[in-house]
Order: sequence, then structure tokens, then C-alpha cells
Amino acid sequence: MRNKIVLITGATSGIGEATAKLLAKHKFRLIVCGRRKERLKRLVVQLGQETDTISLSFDVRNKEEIFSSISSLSGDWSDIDILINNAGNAHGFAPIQTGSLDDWDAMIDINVKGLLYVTKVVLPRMVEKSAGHIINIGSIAGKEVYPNGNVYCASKHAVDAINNGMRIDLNEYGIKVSQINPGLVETEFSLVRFKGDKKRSGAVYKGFQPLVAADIANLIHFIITQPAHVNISDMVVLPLAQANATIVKKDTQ
Ligand code: NDP
Ligand code: 8X3
Repeated sequence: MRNKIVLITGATSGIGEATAKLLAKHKFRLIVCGRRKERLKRLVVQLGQETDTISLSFDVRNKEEIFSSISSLSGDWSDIDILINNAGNAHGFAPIQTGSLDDWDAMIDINVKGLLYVTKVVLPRMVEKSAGHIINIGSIAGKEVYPNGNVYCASKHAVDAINNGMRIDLNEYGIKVSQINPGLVETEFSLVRFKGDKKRSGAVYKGFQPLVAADIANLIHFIITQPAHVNISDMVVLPLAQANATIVKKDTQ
């Protein structure tokens, strides 16, 4: 039997990249995706030393781009066993009365519609063979709402609902659907949220030990290596210092 093929969106940094690196060590065959082509090229060279790796570059907001790149997969690469819907970000951190329309569009288009578009292209083959596994990366922001989180939280609540809906609809096909909802993970996430402001983004993770991307990669590996009859449907994971979306115990010095 061939090694399983995993398509990871948002593999150019953070959680997606750490997951690609870990799964490469475990010899999963990888399709790494993102918009930044230079990073994808480097990943293919690096991971290619451990496992078969190819890349696809598309913006998850662009359905034509998604459909044509995933449909262009040839040979058994089109037979994706595991889809990791990870691409996403928060854009901005403003109260609802002053939030930017562009930021709102970005979050709904990327975190919600992008996840749906990619799933739409990958699912038919899974349904046809009655097998497969979809991992959706939600967030603590999809379980709770916090000040200034408004639309980002809404986008992740949507992912939570879609995750549950997928599991119900795909139940008869034996396709596993799982979600991981992390709290604070130190990646490029806050840099994107604060539009490149390193001081502001760095401050998010000061005074406590945040999760790192490799922590989430470990959990993804755990979820996809369970026995065939076991489906981990939903998992919330927080740093020890974080009690919920709003309470984080920080050193004050
Ligand atoms: P990063 O900013 O490090 O990574 C985001 C990834 O998403 C990048 O690889 C980026 O690739 C990709 N991406 C963003 N926009 C698009 C787009 N329009 N089209 C295609 N790919 C896109 O953040 P994280 O690794 O932290 O985030 C990964 C996921 O984890 C997100 O869904 C996020 O909401 C979620 N999450 C993060 C938490 C955290 O605290 N960090 C906590 C809970 C959930 P590229 O720019 O190359 O396109
Ligand atoms: C990312 C974690 O708390 O910034 O989803 O929303 S948080």
C-alpha cells in the first residue's frame, strides 16, 4: 500500500509548515500549499529529502485558481487521503464600530469561503472511495468571543459549524472529520493581525509560554494516526498559562 497523501493549506509558515515538517519525517506524501512561491520552493527541496513532496500555489480566495491547481494533480497525487484546512489569519484587531471592511472581507473570504472551496475540490474523490480525513483548524476564537475579535471570532465560529456539518453529512461515507482549536500559538499570526507591527505582535506572547506550531503539529499527527474506527472530532488546546480566550496569566516583571 502506498504512503498516505496529505494536502496542507497554509504550509508556508506557522502551524502548516510545522505540520508538513513533522509529517515528512513520518513519510506521509505531501502537497504543500500557500501563496508565497519562494517558501514553497524551499519547502519542496527541504522536505523532498525525507518524503515525496510537491507544492501548489493558490490564493484560497480565488476559486478558479484552487480548482485549476488541485485538478491539475496527476497520477495518484489526485487521490488525497488527508486534507488539512489550515490556511487562515486574523486581519486587524478593532472594535466592531471602527473595523475595516477590507479586513472583514479578508477574514470571511479566507477563513470561511477558502476552506469551503478547497474542501469542495478535494471531497469528490473521498466520497467516491468512501475514505479520507479532513482536519479543520478552528480556534479558541471559534468557541468564545473576545473584545476586538468580532469578525475573526465569527469566521472561526463558522469553521466550527462547518466542521460539525461536514461530520454529519459525511458520516455515511466513512470520512473522518476532526477539528483542532488552539489558543495562543506563536507563529506569524499576530504579525499578520497587526499588519507587520513587530512590537505589537511580539507583545502578544510576552510574559508567558505560548504554544508553538510544533505542539499543534504533534496533535495533528496524533489525530491522523488513530485506528480506523477512532475519530477525534474536536479538540481545544491551550497554553498552560491560558484559561480561556480572555484570561492569560502573565509575568508582570
Ligand atoms: P501564520 O500566519 O503563520 O500562517 C498562516 C498560513 O495561512 C500561511 O501559510 C499563509 O500562507 C496561509 N494563508 C493566509 N492567507 C492565505 C490565502 N489568502 N491563500 C492561501 N493561503 C493563505 O499563522 P498560523 O500558522 O498561526 O495560522 C494557521 C491557522 O491556525 C489559521 O487558520 C489560524 O486562524 C489558526 N489559529 C492560529 C492560532 C495562533 O494563535 N497562531 C490559534 C488558533 C488558530 P501564504 O501567506 O504563503 O499564502
Ligand atoms: C488565534 C488565537 O486568541 O488570537 O485564533 O484568537 S486568538
